[in-house]
Amino acid sequence: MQPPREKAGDPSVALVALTYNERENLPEFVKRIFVLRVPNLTLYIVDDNSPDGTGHVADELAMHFPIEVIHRPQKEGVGPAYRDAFHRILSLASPPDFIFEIDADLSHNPADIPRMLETCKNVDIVIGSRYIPDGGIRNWSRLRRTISRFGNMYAGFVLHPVDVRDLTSGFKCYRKDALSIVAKRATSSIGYNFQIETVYTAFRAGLRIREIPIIFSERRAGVSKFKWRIIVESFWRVLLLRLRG
Ligand SMILES: Nc1nc2c(ncn2[C@@H]2O[C@H](COP(=O)(O)OP(=O)(O)OP(=O)(O)O)[C@@H](O)[C@H]2O)c(=O)[nH]1
Ligand SMILES: [Mg+2]
Repeated sequence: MQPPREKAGDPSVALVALTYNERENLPEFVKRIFVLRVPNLTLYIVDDNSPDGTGHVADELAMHFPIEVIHRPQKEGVGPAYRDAFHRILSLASPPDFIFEIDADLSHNPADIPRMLETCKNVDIVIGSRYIPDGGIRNWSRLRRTISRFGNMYAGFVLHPVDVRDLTSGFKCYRKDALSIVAKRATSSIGYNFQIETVYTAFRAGLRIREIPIIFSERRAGVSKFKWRIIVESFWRVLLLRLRG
């Protein structure tokens, strides 16, 4: 695996995007990232052997753009895939200065990356937030909105005094040292709960967290991996997080 490109003066940036059956979204996603011309940026695509061949699409794109593809043998959920990628990236001889989490289904707008990066130069973690003024959600069903809202309120209540409105956001930027702390301690979650666990871990470690508004849009292509089972898992895992302190 290659380290991020380096050009004197600019920080190095890694974007980590997990993929599972995203072949329809990936080319557009990649195009919208590299059109931004963020200096020293490498995209790490983490594919869990998608049956639709997303891994091959990623390999082809990697011939034309600064992309590293991490092929994993099987689908294990968001938590294990991110932990694996973070471990590999932080083990590089020269790890990137800033590391992003971003969904590859175009729900997160790559155009928000420069703003998040600038903000992260003054804090440890930036969260792209749907639930602060100017943030929002486009085209989600009322049911999905309600689940997300309720999940955030529940987690915020259980994990008080964590003062973050969007605890389940998967669009984040970490300073390298902050990710190193979070990656060592946030080790238990599989699904959506991974996002809550990382924020809570950062808060407990005293890291500086800032939310900035983003607009989240429902995917237009591909199939959602949303499962009720993951919601149920989140319920008790949030309680466990609190009890473990
Ligand atoms: N490598 C890997 N990627 C995954 C896995 N589960 C989801 N993803 C990817 O992670 C990103 C975020 O996934 P989610 O938003 O949780 O799932 P989703 O299918 O988009 O479902 P929604 O909640 O409806 O947005 C997407 O790019 C998915 O393709 C997994 O087990 N392994
Ligand atoms: Mg999604």
